[in-house]
Amino acid sequence: MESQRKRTPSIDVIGDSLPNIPWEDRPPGSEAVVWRYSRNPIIPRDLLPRSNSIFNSAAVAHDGAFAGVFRVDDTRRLMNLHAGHSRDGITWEIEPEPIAWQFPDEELAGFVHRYDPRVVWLEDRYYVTWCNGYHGPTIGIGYTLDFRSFHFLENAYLPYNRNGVLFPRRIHGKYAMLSRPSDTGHTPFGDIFYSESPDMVHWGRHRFVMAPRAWTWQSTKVGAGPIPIETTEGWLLIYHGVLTSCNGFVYSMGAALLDLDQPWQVIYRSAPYLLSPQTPYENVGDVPNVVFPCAALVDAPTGRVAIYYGAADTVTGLAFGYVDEIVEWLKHNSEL
Ligand code: BMA
Repeated sequence: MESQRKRTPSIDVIGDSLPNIPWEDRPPGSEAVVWRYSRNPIIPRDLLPRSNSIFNSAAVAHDGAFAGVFRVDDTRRLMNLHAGHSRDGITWEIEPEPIAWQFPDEELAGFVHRYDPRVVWLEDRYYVTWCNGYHGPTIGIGYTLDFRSFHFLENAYLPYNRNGVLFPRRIHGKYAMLSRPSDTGHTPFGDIFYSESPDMVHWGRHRFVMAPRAWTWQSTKVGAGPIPIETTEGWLLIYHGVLTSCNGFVYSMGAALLDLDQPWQVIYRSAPYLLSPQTPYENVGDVPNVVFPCAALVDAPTGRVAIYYGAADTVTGLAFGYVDEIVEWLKHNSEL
């Protein structure tokens, strides 16, 4: 731990210090830019009495410890969101019952599905975004102060949309979000767009960010992952990219650096993936060959980052890296 505190990143991360970030050093002899936690998966599929799978979930620092919103598919295979708490960010207690949202308008209260949450501390509260079933998938937005009571605000867009990811601060006075227009099914396409809002309800001024790239790990679709991480050189975006193989979709994670003032401008984008499904718990499960990042904790002074990702649509894993190393790697492995 002592060596971590003394580490000076080559690129500054703009953010809070999180000395108790879950962490494990890079394995001896490894040159991986992002490496897996040796005790993955951290959340088994059957942590709850009626859970079929717990994956694609979001953790944040809260009250000196950690809290989160978890995607739980139950044994009826309904997809819903549950709150959870952890002292160390690794061992989680997840509420057995789904989040009971308080709705501003009963019209929004119908349940079809809720999944793939992201959570961000923004100004004075934790905002939650997720894929919300409302005549097809779209982006639901809500907030909580304490991870006990949750308030639904609105759907951000008309259906169909997935992977809504807020920036952690306003940009030019506006809330900002990345998302991916989709279809009602498994969507064999998908570009990332940027949108802004004065009030978290009305979203517009949409800008194109990036598209899939033919013949690569990100050839079918791309989607934003964790909340973008602010650095002095740009926003570090960890995202997922999908390739269509003979055996179906393969989900990997990569990274891009976005302009601080105009985040739809991509400065660097990784040609290789950062992490692809290669371990048994990523290769085998309800949907094989999926790593799907939804959250990242960051300790700004040391640049350490802990990435939470869903594995094979079944369990939750953790991976680690240094923000400045990922950005340096991007500079040397970028294709725009
Ligand atoms: C996407 C979403 C994710 C899932 C992925 C792989 O379309 O549904 O929740 O992890 O497919 O099945």
